Amino acid sequence: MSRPILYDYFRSSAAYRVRIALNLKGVDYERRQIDLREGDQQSAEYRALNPQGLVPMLEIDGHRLTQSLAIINYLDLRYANQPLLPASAAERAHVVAMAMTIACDIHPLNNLRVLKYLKNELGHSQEEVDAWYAHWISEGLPALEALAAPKAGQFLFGDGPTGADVCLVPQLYNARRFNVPLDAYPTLLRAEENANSLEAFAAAHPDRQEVPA
Ligand SMILES: N[C@@H](CCC(=O)N[C@@H](CS)C(=O)NCC(=O)O)C(=O)O
Repeated sequence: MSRPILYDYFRSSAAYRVRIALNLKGVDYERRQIDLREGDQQSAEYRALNPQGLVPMLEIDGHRLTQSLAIINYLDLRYANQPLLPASAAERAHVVAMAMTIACDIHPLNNLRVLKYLKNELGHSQEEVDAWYAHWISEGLPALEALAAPKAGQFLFGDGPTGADVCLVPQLYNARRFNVPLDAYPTLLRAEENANSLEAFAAAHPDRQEVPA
């Protein structure tokens, strides 16, 4: 069986999620860089593989998978070690809800193509675009903190990493890049610190990826 291939960009938080999940599962994979700054995601060649023109995409077991949450779910079903979701229906729904709070309700509003559209098509200044970015993070994270706190331990749910932490760490990385204050989120910060102490998370960090020249 050939090694899985991750179509990746070092600063893509959706791709960062998949790097973490691959590492947690111990899957050896190959990276193909899609340079978002250069617009590689829009190339006819890449769009022929992924019509959405987004990263990540994972080629694995003869499949071409897109959408980070779908990819993570595939990996969780495919590799039984290090489960990323709890077994009980209610706990699973809770963890998926935390992951989706980030992946569906914060991240898409701050995606590169959205920011570019605000600036280039709608004529907003960089200052306004930055304010937009910070606004959606500052709106989403308090809800996530409140959702997580009652059932959190060392991680967002209990004392082991789940799919919610896999989404959290890249989102907080993004928030810091845009200088969004995070002090009001002790549960999130604790989970992030514990996650980053694990090599699977640390090795997926953008600073540890080979960067396009
Ligand atoms: N819902 C998708 C989002 C993927 C996504 O938005 N990827 C971003 C990078 S984080 C991207 O490729 N952006 C390219 C662009 O905006 O042109 C997922 O979770 O995989």
